[in-house]
Amino acid sequence: EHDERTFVMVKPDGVQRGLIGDVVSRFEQRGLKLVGAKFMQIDEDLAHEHYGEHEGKPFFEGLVEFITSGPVFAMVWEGADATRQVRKMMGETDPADSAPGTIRGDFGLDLGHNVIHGSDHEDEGANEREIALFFDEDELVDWDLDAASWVYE
Ligand code: YYY
Ligand code: MG
Repeated sequence: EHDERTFVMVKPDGVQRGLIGDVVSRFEQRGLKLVGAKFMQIDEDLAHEHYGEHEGKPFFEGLVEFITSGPVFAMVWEGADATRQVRKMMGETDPADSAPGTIRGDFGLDLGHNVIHGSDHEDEGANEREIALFFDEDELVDWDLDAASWVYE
């Protein structure tokens, strides 16, 4: 029951601002296990597919432009209740509404540049869909995190 996987990425603003390490560090410290990561450029097609649920909304074109504007750091993290726990660590969609201590609350001020993406835990299966969209099965590493025996009772 500790094997739920979720998709997370540091967006172009977070990459440019040198926040990859801080973001990775938070998930490591929480006790989650990294099972995949890549530094990559999102193209127009992938952007449209990834943010398909927002197609037609007023912010959609700007969102696609932003997410394709520079490299991102895409990751898969695994652990108990991983999707929901990552979302809690991210804060609200708008950094201005996000509590200090959350990633968006500590590192962002503006809705359009909110540093991080994480799969929506209220959208059933979004985590698995996004993982499959960004990673091939052989890019995910099967390994034992020794610290898991101390993270979990
Ligand atoms: O999942 P999350 O990133 O927290 O928010 P979504 O509602 O899925 O929106 C995706 C993305 O779009 C958000 O991170 C910022 C941007 N956005 C926006 O620019 N303006 C809005 N009114 C809503 C979302
Ligand atoms: Mg979302």
